[in-house]
Amino acid sequence: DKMWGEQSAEGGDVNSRSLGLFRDGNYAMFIHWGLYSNYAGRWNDKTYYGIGEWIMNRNMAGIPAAEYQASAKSFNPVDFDARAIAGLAKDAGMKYIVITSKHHDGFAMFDSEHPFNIVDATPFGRDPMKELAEACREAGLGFGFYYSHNQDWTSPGGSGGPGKNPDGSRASFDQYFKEKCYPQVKEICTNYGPLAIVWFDTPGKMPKEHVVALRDLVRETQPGALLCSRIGHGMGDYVSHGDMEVPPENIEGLWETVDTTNDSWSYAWYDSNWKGPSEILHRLVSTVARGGSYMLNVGPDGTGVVPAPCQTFLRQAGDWVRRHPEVVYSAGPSPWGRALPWGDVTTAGEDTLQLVVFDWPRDSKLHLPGLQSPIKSAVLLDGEKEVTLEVERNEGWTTLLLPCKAPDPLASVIKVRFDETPVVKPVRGVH
Ligand code: H57
Repeated sequence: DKMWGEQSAEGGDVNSRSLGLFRDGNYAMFIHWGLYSNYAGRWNDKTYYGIGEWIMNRNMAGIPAAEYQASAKSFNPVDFDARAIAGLAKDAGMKYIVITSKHHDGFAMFDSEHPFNIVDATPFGRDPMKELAEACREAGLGFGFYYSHNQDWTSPGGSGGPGKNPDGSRASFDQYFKEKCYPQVKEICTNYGPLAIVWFDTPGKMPKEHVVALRDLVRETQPGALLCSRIGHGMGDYVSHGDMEVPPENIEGLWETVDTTNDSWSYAWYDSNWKGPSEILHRLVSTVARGGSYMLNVGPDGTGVVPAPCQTFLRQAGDWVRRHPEVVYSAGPSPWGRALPWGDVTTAGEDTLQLVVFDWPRDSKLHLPGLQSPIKSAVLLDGEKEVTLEVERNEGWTTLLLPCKAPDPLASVIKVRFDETPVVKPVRGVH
């Protein structure tokens, strides 16, 4: 294993606890929650389909900034329960939480000097980020913030913003950066205890000097925090790939995939396209098998509650992860470098492959194309029972003979052990 300083784009004083959380945890909760959650995809009796947190944007409802700002008066998420959300993340098998402290709409979900925030502009009057930071500490979860540094649609000068000050004068990005962005990042980095991750998004044309200033501010105030690459200009400690993209081939280095439990990041009333536990596990296992870390989003509604079906499916997936922790946590990537037709593979140590079978072969033959190394043992886990499988070998192919029915309706696990690190020569055109 490489040392942290070698893997990091920038090296520096990065806390090993956060690195371990990221590298070995492999599974996290992302939360999109803000004033837009109270709109739930609807404005003036009209539904806008798309990503809920973009409702204000001119490509969706096009809500005027002044009206959007005034609507904070009707945001009162009285059912928000930080411990319940931390408990859900624990039940789901997740290791840390990253939540939107401010999204592109410019509304701060934390207590801020800037008046457009949840404590000062709503009847709610509480700081839910304080409560969640505390609940995560209690639950032993890592905690981090998302902050939209470039786009700010309600601030003069922010990208996508009004572009004019209230007095009609032209507003510059520098002004937004100096008056709002930089001070707020300082607030989230100093008022909520140690952060595991600081997650910036959509850098766009951010001037480099501002990106450097933000990076330095985070390094100074949160030496233990990992910076996501979406800060821009090639900076950051790990790479965040495209939204909802599980890459098709293995990728080296430290990286994550961020994904949704339905279609929208933030709560939208119509969005019931939930991923079931099997799809959640498949995307989680495949991301880990590609060498990455999986951060899966939930969108609490305008009352502060995560929709019930989403909770149910996360917990069902979590029960599976608890039965097979080593398949996910600290697991290594698949020697095949890509998914196989029946599922995916992670490694435990040097000599064990963990086959995760999502699509049980109807002819009871599980093919391991291109596997060169002789198998010591292949064991199918069936609850408490371990079933040793017969192995067939013919030129370039290894085939495991399975019982006709999958023991686990979600995904069955087969542990394959070797005397040495198994070698796979991918068979072109077969998988
Ligand atoms: O926070 C989530 C995710 C993690 N990144 C953000 C998203 O809000 C940015 C997603 N950007 C996608 C995108 C590209 C073009 C516009 C949105 C509806 C109508 C117009 C827009 C959306 Fe499109």
